[in-house]
Amino acid sequence: MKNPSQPWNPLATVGAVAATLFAQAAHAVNDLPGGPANRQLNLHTPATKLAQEQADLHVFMMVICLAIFVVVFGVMFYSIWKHRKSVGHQPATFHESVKVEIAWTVIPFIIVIAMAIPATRTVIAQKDTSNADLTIKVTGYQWRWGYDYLKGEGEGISFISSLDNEHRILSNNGAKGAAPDNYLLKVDNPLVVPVGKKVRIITTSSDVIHAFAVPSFGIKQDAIPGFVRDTHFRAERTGDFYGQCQELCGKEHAYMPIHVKVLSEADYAAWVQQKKAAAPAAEAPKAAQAPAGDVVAQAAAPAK
Ligand SMILES: [Cu+2]
Repeated sequence: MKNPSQPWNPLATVGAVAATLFAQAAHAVNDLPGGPANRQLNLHTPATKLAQEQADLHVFMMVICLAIFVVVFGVMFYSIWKHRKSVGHQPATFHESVKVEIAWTVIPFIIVIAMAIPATRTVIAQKDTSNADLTIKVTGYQWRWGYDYLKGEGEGISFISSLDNEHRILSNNGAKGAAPDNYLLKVDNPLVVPVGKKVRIITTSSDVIHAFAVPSFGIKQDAIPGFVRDTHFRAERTGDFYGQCQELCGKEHAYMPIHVKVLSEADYAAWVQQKKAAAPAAEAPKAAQAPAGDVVAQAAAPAK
């Protein structure tokens, strides 16, 4: 027990802090490829050309901002220092300078145009959802995602994607112990798409406003009840990519992750075949009013 009359012991405090840090390090999660990374400061690693363009624009704008910052503050501090009163400088008495006023109007104008041209090009490209190879409707529900393949290879496939229940339970318990790398990003049925194909995502919602976002693809689109919005992506590599609902949609907002699985064309075709083969079997008991025994047999059959 700590004795309040004892003087503060800095060593003990350092020891306690180190022990806490060590305990956290022992539970540390690793970077999740296609998802968040530890101590991530920058944007996600781009997996589409548009996400790459957004990242480049981000760097471009930041460099311009930094250059303006250095030049403006450099001139300001130099002037204050160089013309200080203690070395005998007298204040200038001129008023209005046409040259200066033209310069500080024209230079910012040129900078804004130089930033607007590439930015506009990317924004327009983000909105161009024409000529898609695959169209998928994404419906936001409190609190899961519904995916309906409307057009292209896999047309007719439709399923719901929810957070893995074990992760939800782990969260309820304060995520104590070793949290998996994909903590709160694991779903039962990920959205599966082929690599290198233009995928048009149509968003809508059945209750409140949600937002479908996958940072590695550079997409974020609100899903609004009663409205249809769209976005698109063309994944350049296979792998798993993660996102989350990005519009506050109620108490389980943090628990409706997005997992996109990008497969090679052959793997995608195989997935479509397997989904199509499984779909009639799952719907048969309802449609054909199969006797209870058949339903049990089908339920017991291993899901492929
Ligand atoms: Cu939501």
